[in-house]
Amino acid sequence: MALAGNPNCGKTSLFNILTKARQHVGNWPGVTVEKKEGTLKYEGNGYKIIDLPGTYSLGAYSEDEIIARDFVVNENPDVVVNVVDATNIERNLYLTLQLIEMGAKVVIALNMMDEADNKGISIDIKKLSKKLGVKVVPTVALKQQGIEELIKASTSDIINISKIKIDYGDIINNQIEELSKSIEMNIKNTSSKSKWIAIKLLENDEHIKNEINLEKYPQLKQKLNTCNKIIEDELGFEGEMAIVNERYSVISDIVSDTVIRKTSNKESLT
Ligand code: GDP
Ligand code: K
Ligand code: MG
Repeated sequence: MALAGNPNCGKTSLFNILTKARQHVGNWPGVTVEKKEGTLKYEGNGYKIIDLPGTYSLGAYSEDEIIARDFVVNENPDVVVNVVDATNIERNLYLTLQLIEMGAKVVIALNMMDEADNKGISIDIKKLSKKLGVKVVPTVALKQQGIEELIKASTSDIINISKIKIDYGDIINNQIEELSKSIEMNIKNTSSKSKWIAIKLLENDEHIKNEINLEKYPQLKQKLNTCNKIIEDELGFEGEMAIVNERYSVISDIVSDTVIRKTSNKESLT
């Protein structure tokens, strides 16, 4: 089990509640980023929990992001508990979409529900869960609320991989498709990850280029250039920009369908 989320969403609070004192703090190999591991005991079973570094995204822009995504991609945890700050859902879902896109088994802990209430933010949990294709459990880590439900959802034998597809629009969708095929043809054992790798390549992600050894596959490299050129010619900007924009547009649709912000008396008086 891995805990993932933006900085300040309540990840460490939840980690402490779930693991009690059963924790070990070290470093991730090769870097000075703190690695926290612990054990959740539930109904006679022990579950190893890793507290991943808090990040807003899973790009290749910081050590934290690379650690978090490499862990999810390479270790393939039974479940990724994605802690989402309910008061800042729009920003937090950017990470959620990427976890889903990686094919991770995600359960969302929608934390800070007390703060959301105070701010007049009401969230249709069922609808949010349906739109994202994953379980959403409301929690208040500060008051230890929702913990039992979260543990039940996260230790369940059936945690579905979300089936939602992010629609990047025809032009980008086609290039993702083309590039995935080329990845599968060129690199062995990539069929389950080819789409994600394709998206990362179109995002111009240096880390994935090194990871897959792109320089060793001139055909694939050529294909990537062609795909990038088509996107730029058709859309007028680079793949990376187009992909980020589409993610935000999907999030904005989800939020407008599931979140209602009431203006409280307090706010309207100030
Ligand atoms: P992390 O950065 O994601 O590890 O977040 P922390 O667990 O360190 O929490 C950040 C701050 O939010 C701390 O001051 C926590 O006490 C507080 N916090 C965590 N969960 C909740 C919650 O559900 N409600 C409220 N009001 N505060 C919370
Ligand atoms: K805070
Ligand atoms: Mg923390």
